[in-house]
Formats: sequence, structure tokens, C-alpha cells
Amino acid sequence: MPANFASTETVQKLLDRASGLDVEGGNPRLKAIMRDLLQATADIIVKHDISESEFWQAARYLADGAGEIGLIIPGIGLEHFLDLYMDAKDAEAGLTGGTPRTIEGPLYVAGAPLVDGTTEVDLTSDPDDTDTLHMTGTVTGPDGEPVQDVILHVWHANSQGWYSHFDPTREQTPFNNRRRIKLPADGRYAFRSKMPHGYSVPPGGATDVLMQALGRHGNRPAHVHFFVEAPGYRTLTTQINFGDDPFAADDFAFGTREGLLPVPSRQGDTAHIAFDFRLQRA
Ligand code: MBD
Ligand code: FE
Repeated sequence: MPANFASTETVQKLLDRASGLDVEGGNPRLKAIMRDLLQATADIIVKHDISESEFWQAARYLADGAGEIGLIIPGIGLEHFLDLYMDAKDAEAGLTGGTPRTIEGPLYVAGAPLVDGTTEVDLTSDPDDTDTLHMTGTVTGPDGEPVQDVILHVWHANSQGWYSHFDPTREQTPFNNRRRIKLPADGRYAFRSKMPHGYSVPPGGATDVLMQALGRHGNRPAHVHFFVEAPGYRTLTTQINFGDDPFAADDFAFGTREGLLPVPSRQGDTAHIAFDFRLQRA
């Protein structure tokens, strides 16, 4: 770092002159956050003596990669950080227990078909020449009581690792492998679908480029996402990752957590996963 920038005070004074945040008006919270964001950026520029061409390379990366921001955020661990931060705040407030939360990721789509869950629900509308997955379990509350009026949102990839609505091959109908299941009073759910494959970031895209530059990869194990929603309970955002997937312990998005890694029991061309959800009270 250049010697005359050694004190943070120098950077602060220059930022005060450069940023125009001393004007009246505007949103005070936004202004305070913007000040700190600029401060952190300026500190990094100074600490690493970032050149103009490096700075504009970064700006170009963000501009060109903006379409993949939803993938970059989990890829650099920020989405996992948000979960850990919420866990820490919950722990401080004495709110513990229940199924662990984990990242939502960028591929949820609202408005999936709402179906009655009194019998086994089929999530997969499109042909997919692969094994069948059966999932069963219960949704209970903190005292083990069955939760009433649960809506279980489920979404996952197909056997090629593509999600409907985000499939570049355009081979899926809307809401394939996406449902909202209305559970009966006993809080039990059962669905079948076609086995998902793990997800890989688009080759050559902004996330892939960044992961490679960081000496990493952009693969996730096969997984199934859930929101578990019910009146009087806290909505849970979680997912299960398949414990026998090669990337089970090496998820680029840091979405795998202890307690969320069931191993499917496979028999012929079907696999079964038993998984129970436990909610916290709202
Ligand atoms: C996914 O399917 C996903 O769940 C996350 C978190 C990131 C990228 C793809
Ligand atoms: Fe996913």
C-alpha cells in the first residue's frame, strides 16, 4: 500500500470528499450502509494497491456476470453465511431446535401446482428415463405434534441436473418437478418423482470463471428443496442432499448440513428417502 495511505483516516477524508454523502435528505439507513460499503471497498483498494485496470476488470466482471448473481452469491459462501448468521441470532434469542435451515438458492419459482397430499403425489410431469424417487415423512412441531394445514413446497432438478423454467435445452414443461403439497391432518407427506442429478453451474459462465480462478468447482450434489409452511409455525427453508452423491461433502454452494444428508435406499430402479421435518413455533 502506498505509504501516504497508511492511515484509515486518510482514506476516510478522501471518501468524504468523493462520495457526496454529507448532503441533507435521502434515506439515512441507506446512506449509512452506502458509506460503509464505500469504506470497505476503498480499504480493499488501498490494502491491495488495486490498479485502475484491475478495478475496471472487476467492474466489467460484475456487469457481465449480473445475470448469474444468484449463483455467485451461494458460490462465494454468502448465502450460507446468511444462514449461519440467522442461526446465531436465533441461538442468542433462545430459538433452537427443529430441522436445520439451509440455503434456498436461485431456482425457486412461485406458483407451482397446489395438490392434495392425502395420497402419494407425482412431482414429475415430463418423461425422464431414470430411477424413481419416493419420499415420505411427517411434519411435526416442537412437541412432536402433527402440524395442521401444512403446505410443503418441493422443487428439484431432472436427471440431467436442469430445473424447469431454467433449462437451456427447453425440454421441460413449466413446473416439472415443482409442486405445493397440501398435507392431511396427520402431517404426513408422500411424493414420487424422477431422481434428480446434481447441479453444475453453466460452463464458461461468470460463476464458473470465478470458481476456477479461486481453485474451486461449481458442482452441487443431487438434492431436493423444500419450504415448509403452516399457520402458527415458522416457515422453514431447507433441502436434503443425497448422502451417497460424489459431491455430498464438497458442495460448491455450501448447502449440505449435518442432519440434511440422507442416503437414498436403492432397490432396482427405485429409491426411497424417509425424512421428517420438525418446525419451530412462530
Ligand atoms: C442449485 O440448484 C442450488 O440449489 C443452489 C443453491 C445453487 C445453484 C443451483
Ligand atoms: Fe437446487
